[in-house]
Amino acid sequence: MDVPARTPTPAPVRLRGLGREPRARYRLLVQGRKKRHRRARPENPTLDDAARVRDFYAHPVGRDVIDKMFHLQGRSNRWVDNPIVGGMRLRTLDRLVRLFTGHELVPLVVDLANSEPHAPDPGEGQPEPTWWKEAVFYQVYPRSFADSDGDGVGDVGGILEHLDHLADLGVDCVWLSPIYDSPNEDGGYDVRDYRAVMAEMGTLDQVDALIAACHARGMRIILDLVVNHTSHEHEWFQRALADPDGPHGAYYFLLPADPEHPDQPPNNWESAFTGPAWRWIPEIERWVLHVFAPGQPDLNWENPRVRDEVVEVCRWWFDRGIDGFRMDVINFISKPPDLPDGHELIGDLLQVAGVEHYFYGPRLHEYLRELRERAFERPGSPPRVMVGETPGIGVETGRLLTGADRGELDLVFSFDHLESGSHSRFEDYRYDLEWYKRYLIDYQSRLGSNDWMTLFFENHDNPRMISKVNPEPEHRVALGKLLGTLQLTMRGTPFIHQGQELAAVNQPFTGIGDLQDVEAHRRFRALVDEGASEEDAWAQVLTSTRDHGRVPLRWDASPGGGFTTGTPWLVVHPDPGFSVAEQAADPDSVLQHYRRLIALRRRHRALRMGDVTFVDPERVGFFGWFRTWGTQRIRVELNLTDEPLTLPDHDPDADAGLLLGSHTVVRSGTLAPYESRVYRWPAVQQGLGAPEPQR
Ligand code: TEU
Repeated sequence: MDVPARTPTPAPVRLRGLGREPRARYRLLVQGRKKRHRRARPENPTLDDAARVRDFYAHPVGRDVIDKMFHLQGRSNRWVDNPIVGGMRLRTLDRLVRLFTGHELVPLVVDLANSEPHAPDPGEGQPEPTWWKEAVFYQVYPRSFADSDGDGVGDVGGILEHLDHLADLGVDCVWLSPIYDSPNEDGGYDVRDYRAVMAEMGTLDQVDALIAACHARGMRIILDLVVNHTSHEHEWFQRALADPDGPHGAYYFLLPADPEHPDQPPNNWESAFTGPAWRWIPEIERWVLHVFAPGQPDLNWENPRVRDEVVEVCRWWFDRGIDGFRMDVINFISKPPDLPDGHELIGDLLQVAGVEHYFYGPRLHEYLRELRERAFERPGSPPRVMVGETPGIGVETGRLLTGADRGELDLVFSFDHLESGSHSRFEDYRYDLEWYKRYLIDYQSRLGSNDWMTLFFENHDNPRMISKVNPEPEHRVALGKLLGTLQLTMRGTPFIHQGQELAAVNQPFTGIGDLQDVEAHRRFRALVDEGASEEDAWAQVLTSTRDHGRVPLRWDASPGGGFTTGTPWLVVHPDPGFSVAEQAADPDSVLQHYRRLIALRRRHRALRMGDVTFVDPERVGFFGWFRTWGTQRIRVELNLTDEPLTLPDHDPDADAGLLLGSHTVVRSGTLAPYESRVYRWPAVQQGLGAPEPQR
């Protein structure tokens, strides 16, 4: 089956994603602000020590805290259903936790829960169609996409030259990781000037041309807003260093030493990249907070001037025509003014001391609402999409940040699903798709009409999902198609990370010298300093390094993949058969399968906005669901295992409705290892007891 030919000449500017929306409705969505529900927000009861565990679990923050604890321990959260556990009073639990851990933990998490007065509002009816719900997003990591000038670093010119790869794929919106001027201590996530383009990435004129080229193809484009911190080379920080007590000193967390403990930082917070989250600057005799690399000082959002600056940056880019932002660790921006110490036990569990105080801080909702009102939903201009990257945020806190009635974010990247069971990214283990199935069914079952979710398996911070599930080469193509089928037919907004469409896998890096990732280098050094052998340290770093998601894209079958005519900034290993050119020439490739999936998604509203009803969820190894929109019904079947799977109650007549399968040989009633199928299914005959769709 040939991929539907794309019109090579740019389509008239018709921003895609609203599907069959009549123009009039589109204008309403574009010109007017979304009418927010004005009904009273559901409120949470205040929890005291007489409350029971089940009361705590009924609280949105309480549920996320307990789910996270069970997830980290690899235990089922159904323990809460046990009447003894659920019926336990919090003061009893507190005594038990102190007895076994010596820690005062329960009051801290109860205070965190009580700091959230509202529960998500499930809303009524169907979710409101918006372009970002119906769109397929594609993450471009510009440094590794394509290099147009031979300096070995991907650039905006390279994206322009290969934009039709994304248009031919069927992408609706492109997300660019940072292209701003930066010293690149953290791959551009350390911004030196928000209104200038990194020299090696190109010019503002080229960015303007890229924006226009996306729109000319009916695609949208969003950039990456990194405003939890700046680079220490940013003008604001330089001014703060010059006058720490001046206006720019208050842009950051610059604290004097405690005279009684001059060598101790203000608290015990740690950096996500290992080591303390504080750096002593002798020139100004201040500690500076950096929850990431030392060159990434955190901005103090308590300061209204900081918030004004961010509004101006957003507006400046909106005036250049971008359609929104992915907002880097945006849930970290509200720090409690007293900067309390992190809890030792939580720090051990999360491997970062102090994060419990700022992953969902006291003024987060307020800051997000203000930013949306002042920049993203500015009167007189079309609303822009707000995609929050929110490490540590769970299902319920994610709903509280994105509910259509909340006026905050539109979507969040919650990362709980990227490691199955109790595993961490730093372990070499096999990701369990059955665990992900249960996670996804639970997540979908909790979404109301005010809610929506993102669907992603990879980004530039994580290893490749195929390698995590099953690195055996024989399964690579089938697994690549299965993950694409899951992501592009499930209810939610899919974000494809560059290379996924080519079944990208982890790279056989040979040593720390191969890597560019600051996190990997700092972790390797910390492990060796703590006494680990270089071999053991390398094993941990190799399995986890973010560089697996940052390897330059391969455009052709040449040894370097045609990414650059120079020396690539990150080593590119040969990967025969998995370049764009080779996959485009192979009708059964993963790339062609992604193209067909996206075309199918565009043709069937059921796959964009339809209800989801899961089929045989208890059948281990099988993952199936219906997507329904009116009389349109699509059925998806996946074999999550590396063994054939028999479907005893399969109706052979159904095979006539097969719309797209991962395998050329289709055996009725049996799915091959990691086989995926998409069927058109007969409409439900009303009254025949059709399963209730998951709301
Ligand atoms: O990532 C934040 C984040 O959650 C991950 O980077 C994670 O904290 C990190 O990998 C340590 O495990 C965002 C960006 O995506 C990342 O590339 C940046 O390094 C980071 O923020 C700082 O800007």
